[in-house]
Amino acid sequence: MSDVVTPPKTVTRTKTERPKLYKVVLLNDDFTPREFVVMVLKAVFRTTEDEASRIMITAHQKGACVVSVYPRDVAETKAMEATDLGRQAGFPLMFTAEPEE
Ligand code: NFA
Repeated sequence: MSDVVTPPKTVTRTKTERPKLYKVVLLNDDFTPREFVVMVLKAVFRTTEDEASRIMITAHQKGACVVSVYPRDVAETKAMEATDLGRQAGFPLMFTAEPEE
């Protein structure tokens, strides 16, 4: 009797949600020097010089540019660190972290 195989009454499969990604956005302003923006992008977001220049120019021309996407805590920390580097140097440089659609 103990070797009779009975099918499981219920099968529970919990779907694991993929953690939502947040984009870090660079906002343009009229005061922060271009080279400073490029330096911050390289230091905080580990971009190449070329990538940093492209992101900076896009924000300069369009008003804003997505830098990269990360899990929420990483995005918020990097946006704060980058914004803080500008503030410490007396510039109104601004990065935001917002959920991806
Ligand atoms: N608009 C700034 C300037 O002309 C450069 C800048 C680009 C600042 C992107 C912030 C973000 N000096």
